[in-house]
Amino acid sequence: MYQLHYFPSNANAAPHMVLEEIGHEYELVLVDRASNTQKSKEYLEINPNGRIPTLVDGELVLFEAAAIVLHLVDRHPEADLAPKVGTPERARFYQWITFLTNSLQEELMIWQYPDRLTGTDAAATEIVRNGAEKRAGAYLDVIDRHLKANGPLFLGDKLSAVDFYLVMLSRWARPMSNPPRSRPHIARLLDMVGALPAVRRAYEGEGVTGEIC
Ligand SMILES: N[C@@H](CCC(=O)N[C@@H](CS)C(=O)NCC(=O)O)C(=O)O
Repeated sequence: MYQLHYFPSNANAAPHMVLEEIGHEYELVLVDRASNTQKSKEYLEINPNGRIPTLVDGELVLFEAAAIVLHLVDRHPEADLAPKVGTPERARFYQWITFLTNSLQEELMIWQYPDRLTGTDAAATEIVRNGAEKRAGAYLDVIDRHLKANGPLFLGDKLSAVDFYLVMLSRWARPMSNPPRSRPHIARLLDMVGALPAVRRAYEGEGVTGEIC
């Protein structure tokens, strides 16, 4: 049985949606950020970065949300959450999930926590926050243009794990002055994917209520 170490609506959300969609048995283990449990000696043993999530799959202990998603997708080909390995469609899938985790997710982290870079310098913090929001916005524009031309989902009509990943990031980005949902083609994807039972169950399982993204 899988074990997903989580905190509500953290980077575990996309792996959690994938687990729900797959339908395999799993256990949720709360990492209580309120008491900084992600930095505890025990947790650092399974995730040396002290970040959430971590997946335990038997002997395999895995960190990084995108890696967890890719691993789950590979372990459960029957769930059909990614195109066949070696195809151009699979390459596109890699492109988008890497773009989401490497570019958009990282920019959103800087936007949410600019002081991790700037310390107590309030003016610098503001500059970094605004810069990160602008860059994240430009990435969202790229996604919106892609969905307009090739949507409604990342891979056209075919649901894939990358759609779940955008739902997770879009939820985090809701407080942006120009949030993901303000772009029509992203909004359409969020409506479609946010309504899926697997997505609703994942957030409910984390105790997240109300509008998802
Ligand atoms: N790139 C990592 C980022 C994970 C991450 O930053 N998680 C946040 C929650 S969304 C976290 O654990 N923050 C706690 C901390 O930094 O102490 C991933 O995708 O798994």
